[in-house]
Amino acid sequence: HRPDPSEAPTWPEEFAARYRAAGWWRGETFGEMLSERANAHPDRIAVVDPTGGPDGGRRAWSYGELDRRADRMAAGLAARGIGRGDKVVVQLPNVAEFFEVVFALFRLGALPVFALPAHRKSEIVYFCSFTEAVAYVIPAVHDGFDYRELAATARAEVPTLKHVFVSGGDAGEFDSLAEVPAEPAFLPEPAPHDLAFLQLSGGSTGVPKLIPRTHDDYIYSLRGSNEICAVDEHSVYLCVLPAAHNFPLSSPGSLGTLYAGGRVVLCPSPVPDEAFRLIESEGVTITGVVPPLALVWTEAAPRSAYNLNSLSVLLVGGAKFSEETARRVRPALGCTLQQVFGMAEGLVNYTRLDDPNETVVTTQGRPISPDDEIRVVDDEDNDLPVGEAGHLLTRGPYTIRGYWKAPEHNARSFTEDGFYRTGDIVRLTPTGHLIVEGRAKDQINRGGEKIAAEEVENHILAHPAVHDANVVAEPDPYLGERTCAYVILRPGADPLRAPAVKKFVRERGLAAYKVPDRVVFVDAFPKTGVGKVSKKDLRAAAPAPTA
Ligand code: J2J
Repeated sequence: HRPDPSEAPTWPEEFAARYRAAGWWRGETFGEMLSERANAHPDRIAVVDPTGGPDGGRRAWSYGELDRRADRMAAGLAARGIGRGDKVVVQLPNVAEFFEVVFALFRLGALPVFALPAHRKSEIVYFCSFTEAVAYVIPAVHDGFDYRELAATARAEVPTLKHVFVSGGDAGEFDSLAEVPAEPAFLPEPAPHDLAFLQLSGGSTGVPKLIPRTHDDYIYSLRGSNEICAVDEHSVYLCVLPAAHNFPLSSPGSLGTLYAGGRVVLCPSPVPDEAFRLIESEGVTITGVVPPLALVWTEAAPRSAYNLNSLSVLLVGGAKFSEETARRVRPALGCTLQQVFGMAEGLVNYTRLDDPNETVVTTQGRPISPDDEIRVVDDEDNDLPVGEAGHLLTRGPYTIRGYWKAPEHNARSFTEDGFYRTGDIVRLTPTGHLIVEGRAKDQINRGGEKIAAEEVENHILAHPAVHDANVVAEPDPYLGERTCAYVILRPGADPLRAPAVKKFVRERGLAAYKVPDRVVFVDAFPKTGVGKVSKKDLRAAAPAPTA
């Protein structure tokens, strides 16, 4: 399943050759990587899940066991007709089965489509239908939500969806994941340049874009991340954020840790008590969180009874981390802070472990690779002098050249010569570190969770009483940003109140984090000189943050 250029633009051959010659792309695949680790140290623990064992207790899978499980799961899925190039929407919480399923799919050359546990009907039906997914993997119930109901809707609406596999709990009308495994059969491995999975973009458009990543490019980003974050076979990574998100998956994340032969510990909940308990009991050495969590942890740690001595690195990224909180990380948690500014499209920047403290607390790091090309440009794509803030464009050995099946969008999101327009406004320091100054894309970054304004606007516009809607970010003392929807009602329509708008959007099946935090009714929107709605002025209309 070589990336089909009509589905996803890939690196031109001269770039691919350069990245191979430089040693970035080494011809590895995820399936082989796991087999190699399992052969080298079969008994070493790969994945710890504090739940799901007998009596709901702790499970620890060795590399040998994970490898065998992935093999048997791959054989079982193959027996049900799932194979190379098939898309499988995977929506699992932080449970060990996530790795069993994902490595089975990697081995088959079938592509996981990574959904988040928070996604609901609107997102899931779209992912399933857009990718023509043949299968969908869910928990039975998680966080009080019954995913089987969601699956029933998805199956009724998406004709290609033949299988639903349920992990843990009663599978109901669907297949139990635990019953899928079969005797391992010979399965041809995909090639290193093949697509490994489709990752979700934060997005700024009406529907989320899908990001095609190859084995070669993603594994390079893992290897590079491991070196920068000093992840090795002794590392114990705590997966706190949803496992499928690009940050905890790859920066260096669970896959980086497995690449290094280390141990991944799954954290069912990010609240300090739960996470700190696991840090102490599992000897966690490294983890990654978003800024609001870093804030909560920093406040809770000095009062906590748990011993956090094993923790040596805390990665913070996904949204801008305030300098003030950044300065408090080491005193409070006793570990090194690494800021990480990454994106599922590719480019990942880290502050280095030996960077001066001032650099660590005031910048968002520098790129993984010497072959990451960075441009900071003005609105007309002219390069700006170092130190001036502008649009970040990037190209490199693990940054995609285009979204999956989105040619029109790609023409806008990439330059002719293949630079990705990140939509971020950054400034470069003389040492080559990046400082994120803002954003040009029409997106809300709600504590690391990305919300495309247009997607939410479309849902609000579907309400019969709504004439027009604009969704913008407003400051929030905890989340950094929250969403505010400005709504103009239809003349003569029954008056609508804010809770009704939120309820309407939620009932249309949009993930809860995308439901507007605040709804404000207005008579008109501020306009720019050329008569377009000025989101800048709408943002400025927001009330000052209240603590
Ligand atoms: C400001 N904005 C940031 C930061 C991401 C590692 C870490 C994060 C992500 C991620 C990721 C930021 N300061 N430190 O994939 O591997 C905003 C930018 C960026 C967008 C990407 C990883 N770190 N951002 O957050 O695909 O706007 O990836 O373009 O979810 O998050 O979002 P996403």
